[in-house]
Amino acid sequence: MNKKSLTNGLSGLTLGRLRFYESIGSTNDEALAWAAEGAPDLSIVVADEQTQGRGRLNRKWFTPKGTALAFSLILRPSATLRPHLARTVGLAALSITDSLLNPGLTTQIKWPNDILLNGKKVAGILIETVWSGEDVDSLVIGIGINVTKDAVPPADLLKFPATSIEEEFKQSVTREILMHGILESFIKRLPQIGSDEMIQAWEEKLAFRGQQVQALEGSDGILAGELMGLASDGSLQLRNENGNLVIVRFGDVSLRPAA
Ligand code: BT5
Repeated sequence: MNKKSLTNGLSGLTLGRLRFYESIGSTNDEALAWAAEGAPDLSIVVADEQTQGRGRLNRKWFTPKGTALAFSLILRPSATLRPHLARTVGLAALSITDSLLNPGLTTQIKWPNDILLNGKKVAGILIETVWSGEDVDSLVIGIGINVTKDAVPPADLLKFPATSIEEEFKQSVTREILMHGILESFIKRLPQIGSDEMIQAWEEKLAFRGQQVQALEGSDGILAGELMGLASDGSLQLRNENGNLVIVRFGDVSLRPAA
């Protein structure tokens, strides 16, 4: 992967500008700085390797050279998008599951920000915000996807099992084509972000739907219940043992099937 192959691979899409790095700390850091300097809408930072790739709460995200897709998309929200910004993570997740459709394989969204392929984590999303006073100036949507098996960290470093696209697809995957598919789907879905259909599509892809789960909220403890679906802002709805609906809000939540 290089700037030329990416430019060719992404041709035909209406994007902003593109920055490609053979190696970088974190594409999100670069995109946050670029957004603050006024990067055009839908500009993208891509790297072949990240040395300081981040998950939520500064957890480490592994991106060894030549094995993965790691990019950050800068979104400058329009007035129509602004009321629905909380749904952006769902839109990004759906764009990834759209592009991983393959007969016989299951793609699911482990709310809020993980993509599962055959029940194992294949991708993660990290959305960060550039503020202008109290307003959102732009969002940086960081996406990391394991393409080859060498992208997958050793099991002892993981809390949840992980896999790569090539291991599950049993065929090689061209990163530029994959990225084109994700961005095409994102751009196509963006105008429908406020619709009921978007929430339905998101709900249909949720892992553990109808099952008992635990939502671990940082140090705040555990919420447990049956995973029912999503509220209109994309929060998760559980039904607890008393039959009451409990809302799990975005934040540092890790979802697990109940033991
Ligand atoms: C995420 O965080 O899953 C969000 C990952 C976002 C990465 C992208 S890459 C482009 C952009 N630039 C960045 O610096 N970041 C974004 P979280 O839900 O907090 O999960 C982090 C956890 O996933 C870690 O603590 C590990 O347990 C696990 N993990 C790390 N690397 C992994 C990998 N390559 N595949 C599967 N799991 C991984």
